[in-house]
Amino acid sequence: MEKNTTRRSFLSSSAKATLAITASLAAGSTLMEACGTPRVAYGATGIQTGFGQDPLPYSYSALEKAIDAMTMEIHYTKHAAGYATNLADAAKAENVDTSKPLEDVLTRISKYSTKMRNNAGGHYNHELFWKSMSPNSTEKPAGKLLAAIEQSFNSFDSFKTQFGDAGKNRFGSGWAWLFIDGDKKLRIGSTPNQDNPLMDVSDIKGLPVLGLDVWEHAYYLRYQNKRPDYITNWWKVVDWGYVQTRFDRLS
Ligand code: MN3
Repeated sequence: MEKNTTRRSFLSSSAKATLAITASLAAGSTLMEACGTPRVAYGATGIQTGFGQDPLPYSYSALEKAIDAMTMEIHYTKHAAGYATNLADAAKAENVDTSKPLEDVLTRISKYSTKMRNNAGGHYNHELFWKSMSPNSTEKPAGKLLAAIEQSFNSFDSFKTQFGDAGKNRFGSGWAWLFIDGDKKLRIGSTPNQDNPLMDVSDIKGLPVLGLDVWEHAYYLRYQNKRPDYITNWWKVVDWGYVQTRFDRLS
């Protein structure tokens, strides 16, 4: 009798959990379990990405110590805006519900067109990039994130070297990433074009914490062919407060 009661209450709580997950997915969350990506209900993190461009959180000239105003303006109003427009076209053509987080599409990007892959990635990556920079950078993380970086990469300086190398060594256009892998460890990697670690087609898989755009359009006006100089200066404008928020909510 007692056993039956226990079993009934187990079934009952199991059914409740299933309902909670279903409700959570219906509300626009994503449970990522494929391909070693950690499980994250994006809807609950408060950092999911929408399909439209958010306003730039500072002026075009605010990041001058690393990136000139004209580059910022062209990058935001032409390149990034173009990805958002083309993403909207692709979403319409492929019947994507744009009220749900973009992460839902990225984790299943192999099911969609090349146009969707390029523009969903392009839009997501740039939205993350703008928010990861600030004119008031502390130039160094703190707390749990700093501890995790030191544990994974020996020191903050060593992390910067390895991350910078990922950007410098990416042949052609792409991104350097700090991301959380399926074992909840911090990793550094890079992706070509507008791919990112959320994509099921990516060689590196996980949850992006910080991304650096190393396409020439991100730096050419001031730095021309000198991508390493752009990367060295970029550290002066990283918003570690935002990066820490992402790490806290995703890890
Ligand atoms: Mn770009």
